[in-house]
Amino acid sequence: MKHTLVTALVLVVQLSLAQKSIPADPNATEETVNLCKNLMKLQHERLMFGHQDDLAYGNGWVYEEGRSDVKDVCGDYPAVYGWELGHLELGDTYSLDSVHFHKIQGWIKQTYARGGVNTISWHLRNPLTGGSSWDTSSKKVVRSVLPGGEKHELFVTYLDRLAEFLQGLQTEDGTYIPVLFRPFHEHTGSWFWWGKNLCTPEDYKALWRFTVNYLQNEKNIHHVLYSYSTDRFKTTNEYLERYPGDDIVDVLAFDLYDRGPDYAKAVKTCAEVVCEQAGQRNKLATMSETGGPIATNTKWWTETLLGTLKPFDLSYVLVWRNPWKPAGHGAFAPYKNSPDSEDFIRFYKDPKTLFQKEVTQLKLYQ
Ligand code: BMA
Repeated sequence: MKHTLVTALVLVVQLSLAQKSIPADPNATEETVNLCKNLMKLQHERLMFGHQDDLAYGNGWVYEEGRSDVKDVCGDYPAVYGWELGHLELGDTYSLDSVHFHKIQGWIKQTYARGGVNTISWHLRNPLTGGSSWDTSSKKVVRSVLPGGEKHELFVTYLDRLAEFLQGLQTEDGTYIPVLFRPFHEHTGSWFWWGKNLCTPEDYKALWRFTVNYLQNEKNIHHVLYSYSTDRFKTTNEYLERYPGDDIVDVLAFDLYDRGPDYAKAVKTCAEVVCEQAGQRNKLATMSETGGPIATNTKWWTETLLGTLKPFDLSYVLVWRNPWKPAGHGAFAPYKNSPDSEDFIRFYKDPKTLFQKEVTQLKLYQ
């Protein structure tokens, strides 16, 4: 009896601790708390659709006000908009994908005004070698940016520029616009300088902790939900090996591209782990990047993607960008008259998926 009571007490304490952690930042702004709580509920009902750089450019066009490849096909914008900040850290005016940062700020504001969700990725340069994110020539990069490291001060200037960008995300009345930030992603692979074979789990976690603490405590930024986003993985241990902690993470995520027949199975494995962990830890769960062979598999949206994701309580799935100039990959979202358009419209009409018009009604920030 006594034992049962103690167990019950422990459970209550655990539950109340978990409740407190929505979002992880105890000083999160009201709109950020609301967004997090609303998304937590929504993820059990609907799957939001997201697209990288949706408003910036698309197949055969760039910077056309109000245009979106997704809207060209289904008449509605995505619910989630991904933005990329690579090269912001250098003080450049436009990103590694040639998108101007002041324009990105404008689209984030527009998206917020109509109740959509913004998420930010960051392919930041290699601070030790001066190379790109993909420069994996040194295993000392993460170590070098941590406190005491030879590139620590340089890394802090990167964070200062990031902070300035984030602080600029305000409405006219000074309300900070909440964003989901997804730093140091796909670290279960080894193609970025922060990847698995390039640093120890401890150093990776320290990189996260320093970044989040710096933005929150030194820069007073409290309108960010942090997203931990691996690449594909096979087990819970692998997923969590470099997890920096419930106290600084709000979203459990994974990236996984369709590169062959094992896709559905791999997605299922990852979604199971991510949803289970999100449930236990009171976090959001997302598929933060994907893309498939939509030019050839014209049922990819309904049969492959939705067919696989439907049973899971994921908040959103985001497909990567439709490059407007050669990028080594094609479009990941449909565009006017693309061969997958009809199937995408079926995907759009499916009761599980959620796009901008419906999301506006949900008032996620209130
Ligand atoms: C990659 C590709 C690159 C791009 C990078 C950052 O997956 O799309 O062309 O520079 O993302 O957006």
